[in-house]
Amino acid sequence: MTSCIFCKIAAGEIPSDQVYADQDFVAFRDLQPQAPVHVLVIPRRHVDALTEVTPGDADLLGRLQVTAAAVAAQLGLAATGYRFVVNCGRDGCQTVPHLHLHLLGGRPLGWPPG
Ligand code: DGP
Repeated sequence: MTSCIFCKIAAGEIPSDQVYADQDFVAFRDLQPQAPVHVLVIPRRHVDALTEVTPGDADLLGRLQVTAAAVAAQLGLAATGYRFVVNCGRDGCQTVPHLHLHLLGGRPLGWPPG
């Protein structure tokens, strides 16, 4: 999608602090980090949000989490743990309409979330 900021980041048209990339996924540091490690993992293919996924996206969603777990390990979080967050829609506080997984770690994380 030409107007999507995360599509532009994935395409390299907008700079980012990239920590991982392959043919289907890109991971880069969040501009407004909420933890010592705060990385966004996105599919290159534009999907607005979890509300839009279909059973045909199951492989993409599974590989998104497998990729994010590998990125967490790459960044040294496997021993101490981490959290994945996928915000969806207004009540979920989604601000960028391109599906993305937040990888948060590097400190103890509170529960329940706000
Ligand atoms: P969400 O609220 O779940 O839609 O999270 C969107 C996140 O994206 C938010 O934590 C800030 C981050 N973000 C927004 N624009 C940019 C950008 O241009 N570059 C980077 N690295 N992060 C961005």
